[in-house]
Amino acid sequence: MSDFQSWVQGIQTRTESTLGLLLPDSATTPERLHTAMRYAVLGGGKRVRSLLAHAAGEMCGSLAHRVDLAAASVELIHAYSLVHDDLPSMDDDDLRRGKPSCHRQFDEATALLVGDALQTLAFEVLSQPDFCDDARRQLEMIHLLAQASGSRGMAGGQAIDLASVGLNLSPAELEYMHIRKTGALIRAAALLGAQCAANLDQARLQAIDHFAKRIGLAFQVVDDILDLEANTATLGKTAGKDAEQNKPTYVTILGQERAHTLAAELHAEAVAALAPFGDEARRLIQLADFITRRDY
Ligand code: GRG
Repeated sequence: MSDFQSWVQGIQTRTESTLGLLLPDSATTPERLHTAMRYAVLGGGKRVRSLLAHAAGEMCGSLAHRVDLAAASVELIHAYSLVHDDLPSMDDDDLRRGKPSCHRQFDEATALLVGDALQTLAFEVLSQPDFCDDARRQLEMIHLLAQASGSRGMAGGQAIDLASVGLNLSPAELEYMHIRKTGALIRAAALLGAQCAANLDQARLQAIDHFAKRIGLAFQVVDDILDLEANTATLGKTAGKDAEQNKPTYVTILGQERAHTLAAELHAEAVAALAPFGDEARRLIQLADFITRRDY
């Protein structure tokens, strides 16, 4: 196993254990809701957002136990978005992370509540009074996550996505949507990891911001390619959904070959943003490689 692979496994394990501790026990009333929350969050997912938070945190000298909480808050928002995205009124998907989606395993009302409760739990975690000794910084972090998740971020991107079915978007319109739907939370993950540093260097923060914007978009381009090229078993979610639902994607708009080229260009731009930091940015650069070369 490479040094990077063992780093990834280590972060995935500590993310799982932090989330396991933060989520209410299944035996706590209301048991069905808590069981469903744990079902939706634990035991699956690549934890890309947590990995980004930790990699950015390492580059900025952040305190690891703070990054654990910041990363968990982003993973909770992400898990909520997947639960709601799978609902019949949205993407209507039966499979998520290789198992029945939350509303299929439980029921629609429970899945709605799971999303609601995961979202508020994320902010409960980030607003814990002992999370950070700099109250202003903590407020800025809460604000960042709220903006990234809301109608000018992820939820807004999802609204544009739902309204785009059957439309022939331009590449610029597609980018506008994905900067919000997928990119905003990925950017927030990296910035929150950096903001867990006691002494934050603004040059580093700006470079990470630039990196995260480019790699967030690359993540989506790769997602669109995988929807076409990968199979359901590898993805752990239904492949071919975009075409089935007549959704505009980077593949339908640019074609398969140009979508691959775009992913490579975005990757190169992301990596270039970190060049001044040399080996200190190595984990983020390894993650950029992982995000663009992944097959699930
Ligand atoms: C419902 C408000 C609301 C938002 C939903 C994230 C999202 C917005 C929808 C998911 C649909 C989708 C396939 C988006 C493309 C990129 C993406 C977020 C993929 C899933 O993220 P991964 O691959 O998932 O990081 P894992 O399971 O590994 O955590």
